[in-house]
Amino acid sequence: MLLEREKTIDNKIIDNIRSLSIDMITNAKSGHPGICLGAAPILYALYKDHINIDTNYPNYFNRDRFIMSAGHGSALLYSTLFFAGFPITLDDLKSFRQLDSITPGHPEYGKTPGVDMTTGPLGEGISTAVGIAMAERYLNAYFNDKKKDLINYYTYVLASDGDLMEGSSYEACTLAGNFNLNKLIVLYDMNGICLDGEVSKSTNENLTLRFSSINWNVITVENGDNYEEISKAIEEAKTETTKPTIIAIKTVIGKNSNKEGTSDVHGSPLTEEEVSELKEKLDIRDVPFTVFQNLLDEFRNKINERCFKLNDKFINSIESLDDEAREVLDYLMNEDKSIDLKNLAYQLPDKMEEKARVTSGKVLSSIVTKYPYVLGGSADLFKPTCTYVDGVGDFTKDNYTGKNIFYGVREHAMAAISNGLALCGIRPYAATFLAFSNFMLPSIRLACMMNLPITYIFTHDSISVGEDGPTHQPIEQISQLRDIPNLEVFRPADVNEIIGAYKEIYNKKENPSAILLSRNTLPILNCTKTNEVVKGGYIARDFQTDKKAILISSGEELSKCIDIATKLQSKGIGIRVVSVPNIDRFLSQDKEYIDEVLPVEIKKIVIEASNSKDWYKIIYNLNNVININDYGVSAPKEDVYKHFEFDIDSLQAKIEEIIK
Ligand SMILES: Cc1ncc(C[n+]2csc(CCOP(=O)(O)OP(=O)(O)O)c2C)c(N)n1
Ligand SMILES: [Mg+2]
Repeated sequence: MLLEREKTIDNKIIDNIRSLSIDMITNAKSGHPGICLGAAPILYALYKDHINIDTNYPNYFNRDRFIMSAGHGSALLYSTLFFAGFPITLDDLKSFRQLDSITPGHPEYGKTPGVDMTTGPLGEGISTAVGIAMAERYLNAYFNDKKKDLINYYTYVLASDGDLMEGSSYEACTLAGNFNLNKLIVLYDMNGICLDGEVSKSTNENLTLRFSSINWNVITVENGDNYEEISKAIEEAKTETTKPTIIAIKTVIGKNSNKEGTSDVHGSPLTEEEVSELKEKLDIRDVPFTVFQNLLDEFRNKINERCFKLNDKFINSIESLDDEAREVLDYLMNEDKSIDLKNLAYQLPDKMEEKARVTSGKVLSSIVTKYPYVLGGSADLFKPTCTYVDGVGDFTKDNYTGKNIFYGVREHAMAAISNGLALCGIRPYAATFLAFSNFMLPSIRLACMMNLPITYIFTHDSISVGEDGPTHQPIEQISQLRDIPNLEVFRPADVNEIIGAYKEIYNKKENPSAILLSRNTLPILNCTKTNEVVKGGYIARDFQTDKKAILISSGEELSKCIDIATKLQSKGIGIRVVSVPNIDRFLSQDKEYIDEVLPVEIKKIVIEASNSKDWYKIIYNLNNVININDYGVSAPKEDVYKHFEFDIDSLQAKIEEIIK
């Protein structure tokens, strides 16, 4: 087909990226052509004119971040990154969505050079990007008196209709507006179509009003096929000094294909004929994976002009840092995120008891006060979770060095933002009640996939919450968290184990952990051991001769087991008590150790105020697990315990019955 006028070189590159994306999808027989055809000019404008990267050093620390929040546009992302000169080959593009390729179905962090985050679940990318932009502000402020603007990257996001429909994006964007994150720029692929058809079937909001009301700068691009208009809008966004910017770019899904403008082109490959037609329209040879060298050179040269040796320049610039700043930067840039807490400052209480959450708060404070790269916050539960840290300031638009992050009642955004902070080298923590951990699960799942070293602090961890009732009494949450691969769950029993759990958590080089804590005052036991937490489980109290049973427990229930064992001993019944603050750790010990702690021949009984099924990995008799399989009840804690027969007398009676 003859074109009416000669295409610009920019449009030629954009069309080559389009055809490459389509070839990947056709070759894989799966993928999402719609966004690739519609949003190609957006990615091109960003990479050609704006984003600061070093394709030789994809992890260059001060790089501008790009989050493909609409992860289903992975083919577009990979073909753009290939075109931009990242170490991705044409063969890599040919193995799109195949086993062991570096071009998986949706972008995966750590697999593809230039991919800054795992995306796919809509809403996660844009929410996490808020955390990445917060990390920039924090690190910029932290290093500013040592070296001005050492860290000063922009965070760019490509978000689709679905991203903005997800509630978490609203939570996170509100925080971005509140924190004046002006270096966060969202490129909104506003095609008005989602998987099931027109967006208007489910949405009639006024985007400008919505984002203006949360302190965002809103720019509209009328013709999303016009690269120059998009590039100008990004330029304008970069001049904004306080507000984050969303650029609403009116695009056409599946642009240039015979299905353009319809949801049919969202997620199924084009047919062979449709591909041929498209390529004719784009004036590209109908040979799969055609790449024009002159276009490749043109694009790469443009990027090189702007980004020449950015990593080298950055490395040179950090030579002048003093030792302290250098140490912090090294930590941020290092993959090993372990922190040795051996000199932990912890003041024992006067009495031999303490609220578990108070112990946790003391330990956390000592860590946060000491290490600049540990910060975090709570979803409006600083006080009851004891996670507010005195003396380190609050993270606000006027104080980016502050370390207490006020997330408001936004658990999902808190978890996504924690991912963003961690992606920038920080070791964040996030706190709420255990019952509300559900609100965070989508982001926790991604943290686990990305091996991010986040600490989730979940207090009020059982029916012993009492009066607040079933909505606030976690039952299944312990199980849910233990079920998540790559998440370590600690449920310590007292001061000794809480300190041990924190030591283990911070000793980890990567991967998230959750620490579950009672809201209540717990006795400091003389039989629990800080140094045994490393094994996940150990003999807390033993009885040498003629053991009748072993009680296995965790958290708040452990001290009940100790009491019961003492009572039974006075009746001549010998009982061993095993504390298991971390089931998976315990199960990963060698068989000899496990058999020594839990000899096969002795009856074992588990006591835990949850419905966790994980205990069946340790004992095989369903009748010997004393747990709770119903939601809680509202009453004073002692009455709740009695209701569920979890008070000491009832538990003792049940145990004696099992032993009999
Ligand atoms: C949390 C979540 N829910 C559902 C999906 C499945 N999904 C993938 S894309 C999509 C809709 C896409 O609409 P839009 O975001 O506008 O993308 P477009 O069709 O314009 O490319 C859906 C529902 C998903 N990826 N994530
Ligand atoms: Mg859409």
